Amino acid sequence: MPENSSTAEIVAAMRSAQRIAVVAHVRPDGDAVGSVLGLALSLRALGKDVIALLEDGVPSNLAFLPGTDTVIQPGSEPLQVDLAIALDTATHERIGAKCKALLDPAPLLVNIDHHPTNPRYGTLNLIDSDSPATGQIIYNLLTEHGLPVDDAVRQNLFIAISTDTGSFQYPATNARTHRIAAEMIEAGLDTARLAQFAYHSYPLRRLALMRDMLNHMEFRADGRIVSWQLKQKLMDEISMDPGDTEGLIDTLRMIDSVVSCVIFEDVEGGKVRVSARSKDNRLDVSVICSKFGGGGHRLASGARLKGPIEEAAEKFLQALEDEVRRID
Ligand SMILES: [Mn+2]
Repeated sequence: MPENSSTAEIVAAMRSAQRIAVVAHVRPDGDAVGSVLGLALSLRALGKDVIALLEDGVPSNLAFLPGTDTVIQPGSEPLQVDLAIALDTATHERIGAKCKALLDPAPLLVNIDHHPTNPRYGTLNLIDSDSPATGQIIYNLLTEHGLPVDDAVRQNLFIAISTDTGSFQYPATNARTHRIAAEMIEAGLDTARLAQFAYHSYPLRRLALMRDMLNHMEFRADGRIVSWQLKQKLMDEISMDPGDTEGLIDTLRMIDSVVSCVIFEDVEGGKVRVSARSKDNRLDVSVICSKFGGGGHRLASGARLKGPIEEAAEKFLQALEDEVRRID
């Protein structure tokens, strides 16, 4: 696997480019959107022409972030850029087929991420699996190299970090994470307002999802595994927005007997999206996900399986149960 590039090299590439595209993964979460906009707004303040590009656009739960109105979804028009930057995206393909087609001609690709499974597919790579969020890597990069950081940049990077750490709770959260939050607060960031938008402004649709989840969650391995199947029928009934599910899995995670929780979700093309979490460091869910072509972090990973959802769930849960029983 190629080595990491130095942050100086990466910043030099940003400074010498004029037209820059910043992209993240399909079905973007808070870290993806916050990192893209945090970096894009900083580079714009530096005088660059920056295209913030997301295959699936911004989910409605994150629309409050400054700069989301500038995010574009890939169209058929070619994009002429000097530099493409992929953030928080564990494999090149995960930026999305349309984004990939548009950005493949770019002469330089910078790949910044915190997924340990990232194979360093960029021309320049900065993979730091000790960072709990890509937003933390971006904040360090900007502040260490004197790139512009204003309130709008802070809002985006705070949400990137806050969402990917489960509000500073997950084990990957470290002292630096809290120092960054402290620096942001000292600089005047209103974190309570952001928390209000991010965690206390859910649409009723989300509660309908939670109701279904609580009614239909299934346990196995003596209560150590809990899972839920989010089916297309329910999504249609409530007109679900993809962002409605962000963090929903934490409700399953909080059950005392549980060491692993999984949400299965119908997605396009007859596929099933799997989100898996582990609460026990001995249980590496990225290993199980990689058996099904996915990957991610030790304690939080995903994969896509062929449907129907009931069959995909059974296959995945069998494999998971084998591993859970192994750590007894
Ligand atoms: Mn992330």
